[in-house]
Amino acid sequence: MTDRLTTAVAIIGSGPSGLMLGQLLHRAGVDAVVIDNKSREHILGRIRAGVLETVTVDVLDDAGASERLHEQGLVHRGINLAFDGGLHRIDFEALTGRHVVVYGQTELTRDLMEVRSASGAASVYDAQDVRIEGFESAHPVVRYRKDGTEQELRSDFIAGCDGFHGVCRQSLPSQSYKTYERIYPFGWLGLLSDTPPAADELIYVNHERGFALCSMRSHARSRYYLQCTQHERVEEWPDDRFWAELKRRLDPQLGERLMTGPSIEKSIAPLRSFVVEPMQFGRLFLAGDAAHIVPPTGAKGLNLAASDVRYLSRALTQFYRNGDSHELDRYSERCLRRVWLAERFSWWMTSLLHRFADAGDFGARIQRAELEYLVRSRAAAVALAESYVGLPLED
Ligand code: RFL
Ligand code: PHB
Repeated sequence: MTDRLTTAVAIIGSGPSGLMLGQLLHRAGVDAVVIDNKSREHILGRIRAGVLETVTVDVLDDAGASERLHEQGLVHRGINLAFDGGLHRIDFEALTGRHVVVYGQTELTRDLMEVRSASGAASVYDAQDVRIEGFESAHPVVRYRKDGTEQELRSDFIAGCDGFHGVCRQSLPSQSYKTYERIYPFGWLGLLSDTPPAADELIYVNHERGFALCSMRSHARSRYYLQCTQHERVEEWPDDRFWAELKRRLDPQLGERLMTGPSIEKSIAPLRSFVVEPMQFGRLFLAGDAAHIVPPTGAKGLNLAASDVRYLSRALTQFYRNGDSHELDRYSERCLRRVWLAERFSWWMTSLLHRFADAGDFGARIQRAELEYLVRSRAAAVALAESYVGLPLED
C-alpha cells in the first residue's frame, strides 16, 4: 500500500536551510512539506554554528522565528586575533558600521521547528529510504517509508536542503554537474561547557601548537575549538587534556583566567571546502550544505544557507504569484557568486590561522606578516571585517 500526498515544494532536510525555506514559503502562502530522515531530537543534538550575519537575522525576522534570537542573541561588534603573545581587536562597528549576532544553531533550529509546528505546516521526521525522482520533468516525486508504509509525495519543485551527505545532490546525473573541493589536513575538536566565556568577544588564535578558538553561546555557556589532526578521536581527549592544551595555546594571562568545567559535548569536525555547480537541475534546487561546504573558520556555512534560501524563496514566491520563472532561472548563478566569495574568505581565514605541516618556517613567517598587516593596515582590517559581517545580497 502507498499513501499519496501533494504539495507545491517538497523540502528534503529539516536543518536550518530546509526550515528557513519552509517558513519563508509558508508566510508567502506557498505550500511545502519538510521531510527529514532523522528525528527532531537528533537534529537538535547537533552542536554547530554560532555566528549570524545580519542577512541571516533578517531571514529569521521574515520567517517569524526571531523573537528569542533578539532577546538572547549576543551582539558582537568585533573579534580578537591572538598571535605572538598579543591580542588585537578587529572593530567591525568602526570598520564597517555593522556587527554579528552570536546565537547557537541549535537554538535557531528549535525556534524554527516551533514556529513551523505552531503554524500547522507539515513536517515528516524519521522518514526512511528517501528517494527523489522526475525532477528533470514538470512532475517531481519524493518517495520514502514512514512507520513501515511506503509514501509518495508529488510536488512542483524539490528543494534539496539535506546537507553534505544528503540524497539530493547524489541523485544528479553524473554529467550534469562539476564539483570543486579542497580537504584540509586537519580537523577541529570542539568542546561545549557551562562556564562563562574566556572574553566578551571571540578570540581566534594562531599558535605554533595549532589554531584555537574561544567562542560562546551565552554569558554562561562557552564553545572552544582546537586544531587537531585528521586521525584523532574524541576518546583520546578527556576534558583535562583539552583544557590543558587550550591553555598552552592562549597567552598566560588569559589562560589563567580561563574558567574550565565538565564538557557537555565534544566532537571532531573535518575541514573541507566544496562547491557543486550548478545548484539547479530541472526542478531540483540545492541549498545550504547540500551545495557547498566551507571550513568553519570564517563562520560562513549557516549564513550561506540563509542567503541561498532567501534567493530561492523569493524566486518560488514570484513563480506562484505571477507564473514568472525568471528568478528561478537565475537562482544558481546568483547564489554561486556569493558562495565563492565566502569560499574565498573561509579558505583565507583557514590559511591565515592554522598550522600547516608542509608550510614550514617560511609559511609561519608569512602568516605572521599577514597578521601584522591586518592589525596595522585599516584597508586590510576592513577587508576581513566586511566579509566576516557578511557581504550584501544582490537585489
Ligand atoms: P544541515 O544542517 O546538515 O541539515 C541537513 C538536514 O538534512 C537531513 N538529511 C536528510 N533528510 C532526508 N533524507 C536524506 N537522505 C537526508 N540526508 C540528510 C539531515 O538529517 C539534516 O537535518 O544542512 P543545512 O540546513 O544546509 O545547514 C548548514 C549548516 O548546518 C552548516 O553550514 C553550519 O553548521 C556550518 N558551521 C557554521 N556556520 C556558520 O554560519 N557560522 C558558524 O559559526 C559555523 N560554525 C559550522 C560551525 C559547522 C561545524 N561543523 C560541525 C561542520 C562549526 C562547526 C564545528
Ligand atoms: C562557534 O561558536 O561554533 C563558532 C564561532 C566562530 C567560528 C566557528 C564556530 O568561526
